[in-house]
Amino acid sequence: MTEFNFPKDFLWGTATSSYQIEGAWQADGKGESIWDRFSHTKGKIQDGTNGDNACDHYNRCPQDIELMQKLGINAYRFSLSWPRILPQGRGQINQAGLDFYSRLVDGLLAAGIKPNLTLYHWDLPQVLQDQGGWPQRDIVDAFLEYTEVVARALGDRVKMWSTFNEPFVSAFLGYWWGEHAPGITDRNQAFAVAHHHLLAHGKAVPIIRANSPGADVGIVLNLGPQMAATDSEADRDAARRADGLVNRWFLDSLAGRGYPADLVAEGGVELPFMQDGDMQTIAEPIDFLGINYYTRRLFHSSDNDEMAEQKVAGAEYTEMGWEVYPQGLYATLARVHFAYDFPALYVTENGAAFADIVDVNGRIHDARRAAYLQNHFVAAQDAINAGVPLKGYYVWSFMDNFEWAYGFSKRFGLVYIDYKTQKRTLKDSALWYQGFIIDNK
Ligand code: IFM
Repeated sequence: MTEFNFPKDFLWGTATSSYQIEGAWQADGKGESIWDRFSHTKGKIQDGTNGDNACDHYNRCPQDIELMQKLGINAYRFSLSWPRILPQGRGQINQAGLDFYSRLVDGLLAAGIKPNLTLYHWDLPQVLQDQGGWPQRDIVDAFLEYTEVVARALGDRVKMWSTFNEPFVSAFLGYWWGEHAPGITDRNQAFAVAHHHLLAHGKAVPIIRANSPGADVGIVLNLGPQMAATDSEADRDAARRADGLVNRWFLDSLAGRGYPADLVAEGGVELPFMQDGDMQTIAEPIDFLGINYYTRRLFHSSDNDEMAEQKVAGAEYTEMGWEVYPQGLYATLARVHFAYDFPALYVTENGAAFADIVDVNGRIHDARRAAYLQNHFVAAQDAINAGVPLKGYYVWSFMDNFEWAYGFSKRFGLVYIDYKTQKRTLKDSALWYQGFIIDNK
């Protein structure tokens, strides 16, 4: 039985992202993002909603910080809306947008909560998409301009920075499978996007360092075991390819090993966007790697779909259809550390969508979420015991929010949001996390 013994300086946090919580989509000079455009397009969001108001965090930020303080977290991971700061993507700065984030940072620091800022969690200014977007190499310069504006304004107070959140999801769901904004279905564009995300990351790191002395700078990847459903060669091959795409494409390149040779050789991946020196730029040393872990995936090959996913009889699944598999967190942390050796690791997202039970007194019962977290904390502790330099853990999510193509139908929050009234209520899992943090400080 694992006993909890997390380091005293461990960061216990929660995470959110701008488009998913802020609302205020046109307030105070904000420009349109690709998620505004996508969610306003009929048929793109399963429940027909959009993030126009979301959790109205833009207007309720002080109240939300008070709730975080009540929860007892000592770190908060959030992202910035690029078009709130640069409505045209480049050029004219919208001071009101920058001021909002400056107040957020000041409020967090006053509450004793360490700000952990992500520059890009998918809400690209629409105007940049109209000019070609991430498939075009010149967008990297626009991202660097945005980085410089933010780092200059907040670099004195924010000391933990991530460039990108989940480049895999942004590139492949947004530009290959078309399920996310901007809804493009073009494999070659998707690989160009992934490359330009990584290139922009590598070039942004020194800009952040120059403007934020002493800061820790990294990037956040969604990682997890991609496993074969059986021992057959075909299944193992399908799992290897999935692992190459989800995990190794990003880990290998960030670690200076280039893109996985097996995928490049056999997958027909065209790389016309690569230029001399790009891979060195992408491998710019980082201070930490953020890992978003939710589940594993199991593959069996079939004639119709060589990467078909398999469900496990008797296993627990979340509302997202994701298997609850805490061992996968241990396996991922151990693999990333022992095979890649980044200086520090954080779990930058982990959590679950479950259907909450609201009782007559307005209390929210979500025992499965608390159990999910507890079991994943055990996996994190096991990883630390095995020598993994894990420095913090951010629960996804601080509050229920707009779950992308699923709209508001999936609730990941520790805090329940009544979207009609915007009332916030700590769920049972939040109270459990509060107690856990007290016991493990
Ligand atoms: O809501 C998302 C988040 O934006 C990125 N990581 C996964 C979460 C749950 O799907």
